[in-house]
Amino acid sequence: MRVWIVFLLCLAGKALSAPTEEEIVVVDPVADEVEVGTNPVQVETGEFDEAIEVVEDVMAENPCLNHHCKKGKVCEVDDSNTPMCVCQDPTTCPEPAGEFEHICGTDNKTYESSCHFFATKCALEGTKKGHKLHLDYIGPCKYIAPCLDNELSEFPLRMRDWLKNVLVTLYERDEDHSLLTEKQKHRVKKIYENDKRLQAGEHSLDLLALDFEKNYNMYIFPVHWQFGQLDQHPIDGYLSHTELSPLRAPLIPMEHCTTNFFTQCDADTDNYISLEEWANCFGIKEQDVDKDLVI
Ligand SMILES: *[C@@H]1O[C@H](CO)[C@@H](O)[C@H](O)[C@H]1NC(C)=O
Ligand SMILES: [Ca+2]
Ligand SMILES: [Ca+2]
Repeated sequence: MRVWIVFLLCLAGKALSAPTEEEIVVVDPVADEVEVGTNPVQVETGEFDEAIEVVEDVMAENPCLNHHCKKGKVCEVDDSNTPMCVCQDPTTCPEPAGEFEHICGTDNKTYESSCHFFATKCALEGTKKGHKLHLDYIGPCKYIAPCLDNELSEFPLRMRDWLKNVLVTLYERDEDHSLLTEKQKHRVKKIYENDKRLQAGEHSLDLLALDFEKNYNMYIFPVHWQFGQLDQHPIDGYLSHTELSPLRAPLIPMEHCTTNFFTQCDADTDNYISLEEWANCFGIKEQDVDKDLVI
């Protein structure tokens, strides 16, 4: 199972600044998509030996136990005891623990939780409305100030610097080699050990721009790496709206140019961001775009 890394920026904190201890959350997306969870039978049975037998019994009886459904769907058995995924009734979703669980949809409607959102989206499956509905950002819908052109051009400067710092932080913390592969570590090591590296912290836009010019090579891998982290469902060299979501959703409430940035990133407006489009958005030159860096 591939480990997914989502950088949830501290909600109270500043977006796209140096990551600190609390801001990096490692999330397993598969667990997020399907409830593999604890078997309730095992939890309720006191005796361990007995539990194993009971689990087997129930598995034989309930074909849903090993049947995974995507977000917004739950498993039900039909008359012939065949498991199938059906849309979840939003009223069966757990009550959200607070406003922070709320979700703003691209319809600018607030949903109580992501469960409520995906259940609603499922019910609209096959309709134009359902096709267009995506999770926009985390938190209740709010007024988002329009992004001005000059602000839009600042966005990649900060984002690039942030990506580089995230990678360096992962490198520093990766004691048990679970966050980065050997190949990735090798590349980040070069950035980490470079004396010319701009240290994490608050930097003026002028300095960020200058650093990008002078230390351009240090930014090539971080931009590719983030693309690879997002291009997962499926791994095809294109980012769909859903694939971009883990990056966009926590960012939008704090960085009001996020949506504009990703919209203009899709230069050919096919609703997917290709590696070439992505690299171009971050100022990586065409000749430096390299599919092999993504893996
Ligand atoms: C979205 O909803 C929020 C809160 O209801 C509102 O303040 C905001 O203006 C809406 N945005 C748009 C683009 O309609
Ligand atoms: Ca993809
Ligand atoms: Ca495109």
